Amino acid sequence: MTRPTVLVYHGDPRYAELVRVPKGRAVLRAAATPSEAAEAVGEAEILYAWKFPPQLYAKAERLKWLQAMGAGVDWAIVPELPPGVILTRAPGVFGLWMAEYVIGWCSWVTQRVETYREAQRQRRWLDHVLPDRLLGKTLAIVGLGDIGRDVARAARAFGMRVLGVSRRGRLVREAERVYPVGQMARALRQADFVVILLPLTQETHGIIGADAFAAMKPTAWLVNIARGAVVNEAALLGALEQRRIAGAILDVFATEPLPPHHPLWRMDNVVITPHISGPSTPEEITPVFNDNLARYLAGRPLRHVVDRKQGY
Ligand code: OXD
Repeated sequence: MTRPTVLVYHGDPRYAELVRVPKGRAVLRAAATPSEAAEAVGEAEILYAWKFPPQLYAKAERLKWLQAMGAGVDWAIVPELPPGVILTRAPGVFGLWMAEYVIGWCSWVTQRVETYREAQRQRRWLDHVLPDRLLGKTLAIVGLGDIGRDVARAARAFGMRVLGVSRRGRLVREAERVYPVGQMARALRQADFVVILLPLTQETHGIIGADAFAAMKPTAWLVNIARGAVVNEAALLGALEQRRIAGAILDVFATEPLPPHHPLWRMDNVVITPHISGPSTPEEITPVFNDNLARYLAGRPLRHVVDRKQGY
């Protein structure tokens, strides 16, 4: 019986080093660049990759399974990926990172970090300004997958009231109320913080637009840790410029890296972080792959299979 080839595609060699191939059951290859991948992909039955170059799928005649590294799989759902290839994702890895990011930056707002740091620079004892608190604030999470629910749990631990928005509005135990996407404005109207966690699909492209910003309170903050293109950038810039909302914490952008001339850089009510809210680490993601690899080699069904039509 021929042994399947596993191709690991990533610039960090630790991804391949941590792959556990049951003895003699598969051949492991690693590629760090598109040209190395081009040489190896013809042999690969299994691909474990981040942002695999789509043009190389034309050579991937034996490919049966793609395990995506990273939180989002929009880069993997490309027309070039042959229809029969199973795509799996890595849930359970990013939620706690992103929950800390959300709580950290919401606290940055409520603890008035900038105000006290500025006072410190001026050697001023600003004891007439008090911090606000997360307790009792409403957090609306738009996109209630495994990451959204981790964020919800963390927010509730700080006494925040959590509302959700999801495709169908199915109630989950982590949220007080969940609205279907068509009723998103009802959640946004109540929120002090709106966290975007939707996958990028044809349906979600630009879904957070002028209507969403019109529904939000002028004191509310937007936190986007999903994909830049889920938010209509022109509408966001307008809402920020006109102080229609208090501000935005942005980790993702339609164009990354955010170009140096981009107007978001100079806005004082915007925080920009460079797509780091849910970092991928080989130590956390590779066990998900190893579990699925053992299943694959044993002929058992894979876990975390993506529905390519739905986009997640
Ligand atoms: C992502 C990631 O998918 O950084 O955005 O993992």
